Amino acid sequence: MAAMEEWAFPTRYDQDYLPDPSSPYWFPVRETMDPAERDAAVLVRLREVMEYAYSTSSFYKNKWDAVDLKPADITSWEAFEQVPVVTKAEMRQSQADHPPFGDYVCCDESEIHHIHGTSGTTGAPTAFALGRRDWEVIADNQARILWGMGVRPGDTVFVAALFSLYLGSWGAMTAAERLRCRVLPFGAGAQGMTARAVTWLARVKPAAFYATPSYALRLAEVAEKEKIDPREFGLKVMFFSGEPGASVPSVRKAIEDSFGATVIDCGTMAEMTPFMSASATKETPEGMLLWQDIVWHEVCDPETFRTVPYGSEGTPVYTHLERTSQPMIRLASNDLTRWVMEDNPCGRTYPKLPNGVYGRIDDMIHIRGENVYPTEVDNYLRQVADYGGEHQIIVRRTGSMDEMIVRAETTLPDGQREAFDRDTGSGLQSFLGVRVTFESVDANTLERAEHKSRRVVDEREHTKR
Ligand code: 8LQ
Repeated sequence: MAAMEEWAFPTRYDQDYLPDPSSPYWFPVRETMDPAERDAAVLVRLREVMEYAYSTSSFYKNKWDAVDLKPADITSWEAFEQVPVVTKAEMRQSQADHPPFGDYVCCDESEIHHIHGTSGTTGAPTAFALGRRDWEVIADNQARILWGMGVRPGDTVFVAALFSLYLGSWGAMTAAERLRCRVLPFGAGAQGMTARAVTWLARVKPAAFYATPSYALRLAEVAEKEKIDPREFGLKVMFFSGEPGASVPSVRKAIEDSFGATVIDCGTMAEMTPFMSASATKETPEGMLLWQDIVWHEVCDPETFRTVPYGSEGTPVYTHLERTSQPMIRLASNDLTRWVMEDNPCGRTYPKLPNGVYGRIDDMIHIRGENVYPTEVDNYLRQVADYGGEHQIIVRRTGSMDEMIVRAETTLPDGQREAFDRDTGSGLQSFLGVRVTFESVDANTLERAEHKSRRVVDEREHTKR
């Protein structure tokens, strides 16, 4: 076996390296090697990362001592799957007890180079501390993934996401810089900014674009209002993270049709930055590949946190292989996905999430014994003629019955909606397999997301969090 390129911990990548321009791979060996050999190398690395975390953080030491686990015990996958998962609640507690970063910072605090945080507006924020060296390694990893998407040195990359606490935009920017691209850190979220984005895109004609999927759809609507066809932007690749969408078939198609670009889904969690470690590639554009030599991805039973077999559904659990600042070791995501192992057209030998990450366990709507993913409603509505582009899902208890109301925009004028209401309501009902009360509202009346969309309003007491 040829040696895995720059495979060492702590990791330090050659900052001047660029692949041969004709190569589809950044690291041909690591990306196309026999997965069993890669997994064997990863298992050794996991032990090293755990030794490091155990000796540098009281968080991991206490957590593992409590179950009598030593990093040296991790000599098999069975042993690794018994490592207790880290939850977001534990991290919040750790940061409350040891402000501001918690006792899972493993590097010297003088190493900290960037501070980011959860972008939620409610609840206690979580701070992310990213080391200087980690930032370089993150840039390298994500440049490698951008290369796999078909982005090349000299391409202009337009970053249309919030430049604030959110790591998505910064991660895309630093990756593009490392790849020797031209970055346009446009941002998002300020008054009138979407219309200005249209002007800039039309003028600069970037090769690549990064945002959340809902924001791309919003941008297409605004362009239309300005009488500009988004295809004129000439985008080659659009990559998305932050929420489901790029792997939801009708959402993906709407973006592809509007912009005429390849749509790429990527993204795990901000804590897991390099968050692009789950990402599609140019030649394997659907779903997401799990770049197992960057972050170790498991899909697990949500109760036992043992991995489920390929072909099955479960919740992603993530482990850093290269971070030294706040390494996450078996971070529970609470998301839902399905994984498979098959031959990928791009030749990479990674497992794949063929439908992306399609929901969060706590966002799944449990109604009268059925489970409904909000993304299914999106997927259905997006292919309905005269749909106005936005919707809301309201779940409420009327008497002893749960009721699901879907309120969707239509471009049809009031008075001509009878058939639309009837057909969309019954279509949605048979698609979801649950009773739905359907209501149409005027186009452009529901709020558009500048960041991640929030479409579910659950008014039931027992599900309030
Ligand atoms: N989430 C993130 N990416 C997703 C995707 N591609 N498909 C489905 N759900 C996705 C900085 C990156 O954008 C990652 C990110 O958004 O981190 P956050 O803000 O910590 O949010 C993480 C959550 O966003 C995940 O747990 C998924 O539910 C969703």
